[in-house]
Amino acid sequence: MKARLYTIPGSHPGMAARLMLAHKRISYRRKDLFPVLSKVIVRAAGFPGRTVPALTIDGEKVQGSREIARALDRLQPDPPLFPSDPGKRAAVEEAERFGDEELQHPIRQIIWWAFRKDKSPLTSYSEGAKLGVPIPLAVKTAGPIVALAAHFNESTDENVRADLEALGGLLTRVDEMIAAGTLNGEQLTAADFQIAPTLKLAMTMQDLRPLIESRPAGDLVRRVDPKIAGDFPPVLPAAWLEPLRGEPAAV
Ligand SMILES: N[C@@H](CCC(=O)N[C@@H](CS)C(=O)NCC(=O)O)C(=O)O
Repeated sequence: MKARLYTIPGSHPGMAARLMLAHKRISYRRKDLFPVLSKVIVRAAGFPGRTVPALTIDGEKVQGSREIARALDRLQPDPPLFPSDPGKRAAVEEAERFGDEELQHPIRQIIWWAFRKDKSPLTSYSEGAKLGVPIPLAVKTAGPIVALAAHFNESTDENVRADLEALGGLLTRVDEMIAAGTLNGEQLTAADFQIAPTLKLAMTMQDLRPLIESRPAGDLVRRVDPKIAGDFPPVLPAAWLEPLRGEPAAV
C-alpha cells in the first residue's frame, strides 16, 4: 500500500493519523508542513479542505483524522480501529467525535496563545520534524506564522480563558469514558488514538501537565505514547488556571 501523510510537527490530529497508520502497520512517507503554509500546500496537493492530517493512500485522498480512521479500516480491516459490537462501536464513535469536535480545538487555541507570548519553546516542539530547512532557522523566522496561526485559531485572551474554565469538565469526561471502558480498554481504538495526542499536547505545557498526568487520562497517554515533543514552561496567568485547581484527580 502506497501512502503519504501530510501533517504539521506537533499536530495532535496529525499524530492521531500517525498512530492509526502504525496500528495498521502501514508504512508511509511523511510530509511535515509549516503551520499556516500547510493550508495552501494541502489544497495544492489536491485535497478538498485546508487542514492536516491529509493522507494519500492507494491513489485515494482522505482528509481529516476521523475520515482517515474509516478509510484505514476499509482498506485494511485488520487490526480494526473500531469494535465489531454495534453498541461498543457507537460508544467509541461518540468518544472519537468528542475528541475531535470538543477536545481538539481548545488545546490548539491555548498552545497558539502561548506561542504568541513566548516563541522560545518552539525548538523543543520541532524535535524530529522534517521541514526541509534547519530547525534553528525555522524557529528564528516563525514570528509571522505564529501570529497568523494564533489569529486563524482565534487564540484570544477571552477564548483561552473560557477554554481553561471548560477544561476540567472535558478531562472529567475523558476519565468517565475510561471508567466505562470506552477509552483505554482491552484493545486500543480510533477514539484512544484521537484523544491521547490531544492530552499529550496539553501535557507539554508545564501549566497543564500536573492536572492531567495523575488522573486516568494520564494513564491513557502513557499507554498510547504519542510522540509529540515539546516543553512549555509556565506561561498561563495564574488567575486563568484557578478554575482548574481543586479538579478531582480521578473519578
Ligand atoms: N478536526 C480536524 C481538523 C484538524 C485541524 O484543524 N488541523 C490543524 C492542525 S492541528 C490544521 O490543519 N490547521 C490549519 C487550518 O486550520 O487551516 C481533524 O481532526 O482532522
